[in-house]
This record gives sequence, structure tokens and C-alpha cells, in this order.
Amino acid sequence: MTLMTRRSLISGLALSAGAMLTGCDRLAKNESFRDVLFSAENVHRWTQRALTDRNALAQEFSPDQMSPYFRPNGTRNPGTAQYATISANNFADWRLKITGLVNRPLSFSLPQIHSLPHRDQITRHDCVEGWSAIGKWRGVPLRTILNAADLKTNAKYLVFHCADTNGGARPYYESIDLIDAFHPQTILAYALNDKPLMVANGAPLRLRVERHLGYKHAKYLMGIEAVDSLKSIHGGKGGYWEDVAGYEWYAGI
Ligand SMILES: Nc1nc2c(c(=O)[nH]1)N[C@H]1C(S)=C(S)[C@@H](COP(=O)(O)O)O[C@H]1N2
Ligand SMILES: [Mo]
Repeated sequence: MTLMTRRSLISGLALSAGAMLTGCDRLAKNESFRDVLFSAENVHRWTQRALTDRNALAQEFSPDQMSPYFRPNGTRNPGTAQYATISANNFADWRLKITGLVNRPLSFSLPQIHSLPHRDQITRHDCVEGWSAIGKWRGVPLRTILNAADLKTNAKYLVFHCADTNGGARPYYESIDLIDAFHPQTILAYALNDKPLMVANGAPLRLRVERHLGYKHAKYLMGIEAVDSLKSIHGGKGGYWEDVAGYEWYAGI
């Protein structure tokens, strides 16, 4: 199903669930359409969309509500030879590559990322392992980067490629759709609690996608790839934990 179709369904849901059902009645009689429409994952996603506006902001907090310590989780240092090289000299040799379905492939150095307009946000991070922490993030809105790269019209997802490879077995990666990619609180963060991002929290750059659970917030970013399907990326489920442990691709909160 195309993004536009999904978008019109979302506005349909937002107007009134009843109107949406009537409007879709004829389409729902088409069997393959119905299969996609009512696949478990879509129903889960649409229930979320019916209850909340996907562009609504995640709650932001005041400085006095910040956690004294923002605990690192998952990889705390990629520990690869490549990461050792790129992390030398304040990440002087690191580049963020924007590739895939874009009209203008781009490569950013860290000083270039730092020179772009930034956003600060104090948000709560929720990990499925059962802990939360409130931290202050500073980063570049992802939409700024995507507008510069000029997405092709068939781009539907952004894939975030990370530097950590779990001992060479599998690289960490994640993906989001364009609604989350252009959400105002979706930023590429380079500072946590007014300090440069530490290695343990994903230096030099990590994703903050505030309407989602912790595992979507890819650390150690190396590249962002625009794609029309997630099927051919690694295990095909859109993320490391989605592939290895069956976590939901849509981890909206
Ligand atoms: N590259 C990479 N990104 C990652 C992980 C990881 O292991 N590798 N762990 C995820 C999980 S499960 C969580 S809860 C957060 C933890 O972020 P933190 O280390 O800043 O607390 O990062 C997410 N992003
Ligand atoms: Mo997590």
C-alpha cells in the first residue's frame, strides 16, 4: 500500500472511525487489499493512529526533572577496528552518509552536523527491559538532512546503519517510516545533558525518535539509507531486535 493511501486512511480515522469504515467498505471487499489492511501489524499501527495523532509531540520535561544519570544500554562501545579509527581525534574521520532513494547523496563531517540549526529536548527514554530515564538531547532535526538530500518520491523508510556489529555477527540497524522521519522531535543527537555524546550513549551521533521505545533510537550512526522496502535489509524485519527477537517494528509510545 502506498504512503498516500495510508495517510488518507489516517485522516479518515482522525475524522471519525465510522466514516472511515463506510468509506473503505468497497475497498475492503477486494480480498488482497483486505489481507494487507487487516494484517496484525497494520491493525496494531492503525489502532495507535486512531488513538493518537502521529505528529503529536512526546512529552517534554523541565530541567529539574532530568535523571541524575542517563544509563547506557546495549552496546557501550562498538569495539571494532573501524570504530577505533573513526573515533580517534574527536571523530575527525567519521562521516554520516545519506544514500539510497535520494536525488542528492550527501556526506557530513561532525563539524558540519554541529553547524546546522539544532533542537534541544528533555524527554523520557523508555527501554523494553523495564527502565526509563529523562535526559536532555541536542541534535539536528532529521527533516533538515532529508530536505537537503531530497528524497525520491518512492522512498518510504529510512534505515539507520550503525557502527556496532555484535562481534562481527550482525550490525545493529533500525528503520522508521516517513511520518516519524519528519516528526519535529526526530533528531540526530550529538549532545546529552549539555555534554558531547559519550561513546557509551552512541557517539558521535545517534537517533532520537521520541514517540518510540528505546531500541528504535539507533546509536553510533554511520549511514542513513532511504528505501522503498525493508525486505532486503539484513533479516528483513526493519531492525536488529526485530530480526533476532521478534520485537515489533512499530514501537510507538
Ligand atoms: N547501535 C546501537 N543502538 C542502540 C542499541 C545498541 O545496542 N546498538 N541499543 C538500543 C537500546 S535497547 C536502548 S534502550 C538504547 C539505549 O541508549 P543509551 O545507551 O543511550 O541508554 O539504545 C538503543 N540503540
Ligand atoms: Mo532498550
